[in-house]
Amino acid sequence: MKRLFNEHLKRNVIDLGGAWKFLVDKDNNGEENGWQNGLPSGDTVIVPSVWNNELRLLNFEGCGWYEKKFITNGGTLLLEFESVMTTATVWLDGKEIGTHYGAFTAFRFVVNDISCGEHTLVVRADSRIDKKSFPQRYTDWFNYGGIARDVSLHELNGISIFTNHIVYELSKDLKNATVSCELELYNASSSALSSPVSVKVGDFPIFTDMVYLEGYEKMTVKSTPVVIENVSLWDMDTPNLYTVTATTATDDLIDKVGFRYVEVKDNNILLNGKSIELLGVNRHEEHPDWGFAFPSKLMKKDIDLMVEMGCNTIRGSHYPNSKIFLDMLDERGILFWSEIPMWGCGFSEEALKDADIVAKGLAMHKEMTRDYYNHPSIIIWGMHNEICTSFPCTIDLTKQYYEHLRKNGGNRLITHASNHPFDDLCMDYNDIICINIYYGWYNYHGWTGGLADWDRFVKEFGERRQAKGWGDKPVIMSEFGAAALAGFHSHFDTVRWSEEYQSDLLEYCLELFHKTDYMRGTYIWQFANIRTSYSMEINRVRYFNNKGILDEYRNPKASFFKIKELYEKFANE
Ligand code: ADA
Repeated sequence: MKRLFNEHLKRNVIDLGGAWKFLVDKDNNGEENGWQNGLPSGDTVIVPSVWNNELRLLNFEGCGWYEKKFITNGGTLLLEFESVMTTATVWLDGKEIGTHYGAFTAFRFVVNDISCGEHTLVVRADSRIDKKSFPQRYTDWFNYGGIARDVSLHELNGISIFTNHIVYELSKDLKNATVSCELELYNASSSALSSPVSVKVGDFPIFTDMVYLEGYEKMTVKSTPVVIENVSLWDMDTPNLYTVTATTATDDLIDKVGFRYVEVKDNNILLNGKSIELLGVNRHEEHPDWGFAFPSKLMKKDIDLMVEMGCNTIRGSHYPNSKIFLDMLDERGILFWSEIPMWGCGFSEEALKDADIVAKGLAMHKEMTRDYYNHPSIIIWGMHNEICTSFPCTIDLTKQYYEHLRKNGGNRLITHASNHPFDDLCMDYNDIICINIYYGWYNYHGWTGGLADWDRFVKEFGERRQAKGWGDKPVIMSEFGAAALAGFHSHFDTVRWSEEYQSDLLEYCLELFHKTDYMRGTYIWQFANIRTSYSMEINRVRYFNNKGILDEYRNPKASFFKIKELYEKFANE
């Protein structure tokens, strides 16, 4: 994985980024024509990238084939893909080694008995959307295709470490941590092996043992909890991180962890026992020049801008973000909401009842918790966004996701973003209630569409919350906003699409939500404009969702300065 630090000292990891051969498969018959053995021709592309931006294939939705030749010492190899959009099929020397569905989570394939020398890796990325896609056809972001995040080759040797989750509980006074680890080990050799295994958190050893694995066996090891006294907590002002080192005789895995406790108490969100107000924005990891192949230097720039605006939290709408971005948030003490791309009303009632779709979502949650478990910055898991939570069938799905996240997701608050605040049937599975709504922008049935609708909403939802017995659950406004065309101004505060209208609406909302006693945070929709679908499934001016506080090139609109003023004021109260 591309991280801010080295994950391995003992393991040989080869970055497979850079020049690949690329060929579009317009008739989808590449496999029939034997492309898995090597592409007959092709352009040179730089991976990671999406084909839409860089090859003038803006609207192409289909299969793109990639080929890379690499040299290895051989043996057992692990091929790691951080993001392929959206169905990936991978061949090594003409032999299929696996497939994966899902654009925003990493996957890995292990292959044994590989000879020393040159090999050919071929990947087919299929960006087509069908009835079982995540998201569905109707969605508010652009459907890019390609190998959008890094690819790497790991030469495994002996007993190797796949994952290492640091599981901990803090004492009531938050001074001591009871810590254990859960390791996923694999014997990369064909013969049985034993090896010492040890795990340290900082300088503190939390596990040492001998393990024995048969050839090519996989094993999960859970250690006995030990107490680390006087831990330095991870907090927003003091983001203390500990380096976690797991080693075997022949392999290692290095990660970072931070100790912190998030909880909900008496209608408050507490981080390390202190009440916090979430001052945030929604952000897509997208840029018109790079699509979802978002460069890490722009991640840093986005974070700088969000911090300048006074944000202490970011919602990664609407999918798991790059690991390196999470590393940056861990280091800077910024809180993060991570979710899967189960987006919106595109999911029909039939789809929400479909066992394959429900299972696909669960698989994405499993991949998210597997790879993101140790990040202290993640304080919220989002189960889904704006699906129809007033269908009874959605309760079953939500319950499954909730149970997975509660059991395997560490210390985080679980929620979903609801646009059904008055008839949502799933809020019992929420630690915090999160509402997306756009009064003053969209017209809702029976509401006038003016700013005063917000006051009515705050009052009526407050009553519903009490009536349903959710009085101790804080409410977060997880989306609200208005579009503004950068550079379009008006003296009249009712002129939509102007920078002034957007700024006024956000000011009205932020002041109101901040003084509403049951609300504890805001995620404005959205940080920067994003490209949306060209297929006109969603009608968007310029084919962009223009609700950004900054335009798509990160130039501030008027609301940027208003939000900075308000978020700084709230933080200082
Ligand atoms: C929804 C959705 C966002 C975006 C927004 C909008 O709330 O979750 O992804 O589409 O609406 O701009 O309408």
